[in-house]
Amino acid sequence: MSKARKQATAAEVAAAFPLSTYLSERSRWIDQALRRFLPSPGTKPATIHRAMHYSLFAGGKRIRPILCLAAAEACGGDPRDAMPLACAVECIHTYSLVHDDLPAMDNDDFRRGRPTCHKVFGEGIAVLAGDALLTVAFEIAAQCRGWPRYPHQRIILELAHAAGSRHLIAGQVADLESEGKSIPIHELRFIHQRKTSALLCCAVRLGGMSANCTPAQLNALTHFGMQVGLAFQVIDDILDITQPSEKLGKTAGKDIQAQKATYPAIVGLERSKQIAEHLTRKAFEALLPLGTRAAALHALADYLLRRDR
Ligand code: GRG
Repeated sequence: MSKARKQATAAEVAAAFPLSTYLSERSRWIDQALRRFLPSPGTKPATIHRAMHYSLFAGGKRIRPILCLAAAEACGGDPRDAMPLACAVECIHTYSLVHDDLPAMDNDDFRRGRPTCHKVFGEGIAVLAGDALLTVAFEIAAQCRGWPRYPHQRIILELAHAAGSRHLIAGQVADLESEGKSIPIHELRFIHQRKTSALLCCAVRLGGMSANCTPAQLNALTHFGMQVGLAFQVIDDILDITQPSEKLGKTAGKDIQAQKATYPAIVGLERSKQIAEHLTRKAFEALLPLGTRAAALHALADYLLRRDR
């Protein structure tokens, strides 16, 4: 089948995809699993467990864990096998938001539509809640089944790599250091690749690994995850200036206020939209080797491009 025909078939399947049911059902499964994996809010010392639950169950979109489950299905796997890995990624993501909101970092008062963790529990507990979410992520991931091509060691390395000082934290460092400076577009891409793409791509790759995917499937998922991750951050930059705080659930306009380098600030709003569309088209192309089983991933990438929060 030609590349154009294959792409049309995948797009047709994705267009008929019941995305809103898929999103609400997967979010519910993820919430149930997170509650099973985490110590209950009453576990002593209750303050730290209440703070972890407060941030984790504050109404996040659950994009990363849903992508993880969809990647498992795209490789013929069972989403239940991917669940510990999906939950681990969501815990790491939430930790990064809790720490990012601290006065020493972005100093934000609102996140996920409610006061930030440090506003409710104080800075000390917020630092510890972030630390505990990062730690519990590895505890949860270690409970996965392990697969012939991807034993536990490989899974833990994958997570540690994405969350570490060469990826997620590297992006945050470069982001902090670029504040108030004019930086070239390739430097901004470096920040986005690390701050956003790395963990999102890791979620997708871990989903594939939970299906014991082939190296070719992992390669396709990696390309998909990187393009979608970059598109996600470009859209995030756009939404920061086009949507009100109530819609975003966090303070809008913070990027301009903090003099952050963003795609709209460097190339303008229209060009930024074109870049996000181009990255999403590349993400669709990356899915071609996975065939129609990747319909959910295709529909998710399309949704992420069009999202308004
Ligand atoms: C180690 C002290 C220390 C801090 C780490 C790494 C880090 C702090 C922060 C990076 C976090 C960050 C703001 C990344 C940008 C990615 C992004 C757009 C996050 C928002 O993701 P959504 O929209 O959020 O999926 P929800 O709330 O829906 O889950």
